[in-house]
Amino acid sequence: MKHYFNPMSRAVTTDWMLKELDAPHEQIIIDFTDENNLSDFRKINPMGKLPALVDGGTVVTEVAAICAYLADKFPEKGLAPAIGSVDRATYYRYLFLAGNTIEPALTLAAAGIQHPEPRSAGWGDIPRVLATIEVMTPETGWALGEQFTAADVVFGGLLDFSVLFNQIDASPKVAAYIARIRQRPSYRETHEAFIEMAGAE
Ligand SMILES: N[C@@H](CCC(=O)N[C@@H](CS)C(=O)NCC(=O)O)C(=O)O
Repeated sequence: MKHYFNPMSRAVTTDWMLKELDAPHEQIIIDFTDENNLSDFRKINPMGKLPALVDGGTVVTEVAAICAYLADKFPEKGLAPAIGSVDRATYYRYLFLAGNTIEPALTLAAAGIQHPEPRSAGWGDIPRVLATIEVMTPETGWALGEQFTAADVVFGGLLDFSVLFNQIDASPKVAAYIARIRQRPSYRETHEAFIEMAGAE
């Protein structure tokens, strides 16, 4: 597998997932400042966005899709609940909520933009998103209880970035969950620059 990566991008999240799985892969650095590099990369991902994973001849993009795919590719590592189980439904909910709802709402809010009609915008508005984050953040352990899964990499990873980039103020429950995330050895190995940003923890 080839993992297209830059250390100051969302590809850090998929790098963390690869590390959790100890998945063999080739790391290919994309330099956002090099137009030749970017034009070659756009042949892989026309969005020109990282991360991207290429497995055989298949391109996978989107953080959540890559993490979900990798969890299923290495089932022996236990980072996804069984297909057809109710836990799998919860797992999908976390995976889709992150990119479809939380990210657009927080990104627009950070730019000072508010959709005029939250009922038709799929991501609603900030009060609803914050209420949902609060309810869905686990009090102890992980999104699915005792089993750490790709849902924590995607949802927990997004909350971690959202706090680091001052997009949300973490409630005590969210802060405690992020603190658990930051203690994972694979997180620490892949987030050095971000750990520094957050201060020594
Ligand atoms: N929806 C995408 C977002 C990816 C994304 O926005 N990546 C940024 C880096 S964090 C990027 O590659 N930006 C470069 C560009 O848009 O030119 C995902 O979940 O993977």
